[in-house]
Amino acid sequence: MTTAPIRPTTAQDDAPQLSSTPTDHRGLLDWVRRTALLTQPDEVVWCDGSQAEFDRLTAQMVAAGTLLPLNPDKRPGSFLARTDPGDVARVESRTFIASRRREDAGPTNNWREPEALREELAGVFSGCMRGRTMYVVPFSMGPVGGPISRLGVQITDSPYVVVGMRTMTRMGEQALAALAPGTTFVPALHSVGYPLVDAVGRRREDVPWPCNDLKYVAHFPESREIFSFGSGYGGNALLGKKCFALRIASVLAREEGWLAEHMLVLKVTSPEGRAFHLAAAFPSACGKTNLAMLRPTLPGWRVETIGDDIAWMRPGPDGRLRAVNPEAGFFGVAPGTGWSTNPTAMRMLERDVVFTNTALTDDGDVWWEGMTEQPPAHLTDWRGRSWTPDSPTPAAHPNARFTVSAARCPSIAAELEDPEGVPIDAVLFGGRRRSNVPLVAEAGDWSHGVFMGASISSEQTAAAEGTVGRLRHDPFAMLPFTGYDMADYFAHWLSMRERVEHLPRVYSVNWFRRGADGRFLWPGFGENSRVLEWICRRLEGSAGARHTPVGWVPAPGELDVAGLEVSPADLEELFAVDPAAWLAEADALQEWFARFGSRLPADIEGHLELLRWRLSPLVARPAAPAPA
Ligand code: OXD
Ligand code: MN
Repeated sequence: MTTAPIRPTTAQDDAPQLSSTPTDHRGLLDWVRRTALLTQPDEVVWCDGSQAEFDRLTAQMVAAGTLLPLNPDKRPGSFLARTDPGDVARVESRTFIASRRREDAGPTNNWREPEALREELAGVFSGCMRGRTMYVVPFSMGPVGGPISRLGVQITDSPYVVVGMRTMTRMGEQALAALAPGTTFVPALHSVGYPLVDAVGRRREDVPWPCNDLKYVAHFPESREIFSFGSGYGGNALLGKKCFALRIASVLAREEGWLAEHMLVLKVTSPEGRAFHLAAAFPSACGKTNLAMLRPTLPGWRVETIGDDIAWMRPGPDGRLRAVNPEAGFFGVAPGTGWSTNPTAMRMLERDVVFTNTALTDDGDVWWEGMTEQPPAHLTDWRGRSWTPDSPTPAAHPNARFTVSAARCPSIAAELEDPEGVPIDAVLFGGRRRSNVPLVAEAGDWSHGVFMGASISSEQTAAAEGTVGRLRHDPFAMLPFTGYDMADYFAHWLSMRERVEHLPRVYSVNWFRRGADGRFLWPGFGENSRVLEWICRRLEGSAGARHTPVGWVPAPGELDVAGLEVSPADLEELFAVDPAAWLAEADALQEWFARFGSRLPADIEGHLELLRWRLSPLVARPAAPAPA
């Protein structure tokens, strides 16, 4: 492999594959040309996002064994992909932020020196597309041309990624047309890292899921560039999502005074017809899709979905924070999605879906843990092996996914297409916590809300590599997604006080609290509408709250639990604040925050102190020794 750095080439280097190009954008043409020269594909294809293109690529992937068409009577227009068993989740350990200065990446990111990383990437990308097609994929995050929207172009050698980008972004002709000469865009270069021809021209057979053990998901925040190598899956490869819409966009947002967040967005309408818009941050695989598509059990309430993963929020001319979902589809976690937990998603998944790493039924449909109470008697598991309910491993990979257009979602809100975004009334922060964190608590003010966001910890899920179940601090659910120093990110959130006249209220929520016997104390799913109702009633000023050291929780009788089988003791435990356990949590937080040194905003430290001060008098003290 050569180690030539990625640099502009001269006009004589013209790559023959580029004779016909559908754009006059010189910067784009130059980048495509340089990339083709470096990666050496057999041909270059400019993607238009059409149905014909989708049909051509899926047919090609079926022939290659990458996609398996599902039974058209059961799941029309749908496919199953099985990845390489080593390419099943985001690779946080190989995700890099190459800012010029190490301290700008901060202590929670893997920093790499940009020039050295560029050299290294040039080495791995050199010749990496030999024998393959290089696809040029123009896309818009957010409605094309909208004031909050941004353009990107992904180059990839994976047809699976092209198809995924078509579902997840506004991809193709319209986005390319918006790229008028001189328009800025985020260049995102991706390769599965499995060339079919080596440097001396020897060809090898392709495999159904090409990838490479060596992986890079690299970001250059100052030049807004993304490079991803070695993985074909999810957030590693669909570069509009985590790489652009979160890591690069968080840097843009800080510079320009807005927020790029790992948040779902939903619209709640009360029985009286008043609409509220909520944004909610939860770490990966903590039920964001379920909440975004919640079907309220409370009569008269309605929830509509605007997004399930990412929100871009900007101060609007009306003095409110206005949010768009920059994506156009859902890349959701399949296990745990079922008719009893998320009937809306189940209807959304009835057709035109690409499933990845789910199990296959004997009649050509998909199945995953949690879809039905009883598993089928026989399945083919995500690795293609025969499976029965007695098998020792799950049938679907715990991070198995569906990729589906937002248009297929029965609860999708028309506002998804509103380029101006929706005004956010409340921001929710949540995690998967078996103890401590109450079902819902309202922050006293904005800075307390920012402290709540900064304090999120959650039990780790299968969405990224790591030990499932271990508690990890995940501030704002952005730990793996902030493209700069996390303490500066807290300060940026605090600075919204000066930028937004009518700030949203902030809440912490926890659907996952368990009793001493390990049982979930709260039924969750559709019943979470009761929590949303309390929040909306607080917003309109009609619900009561009582103060606790960790925020304002519903006053007795204010959370509507009519008809719910939650005992009074469980209800009390859902809101119990154990001072000793919370003081231990405060210690753990302090230790975690210590890594930021003097960059940690004083407001965050102040709230930690305030928390301790509120808790201390509540801790039972050993009885004073009897007077002599
Ligand atoms: C996701 C994630 O895929 O957060 O949304 O991992
Ligand atoms: Mn996510």
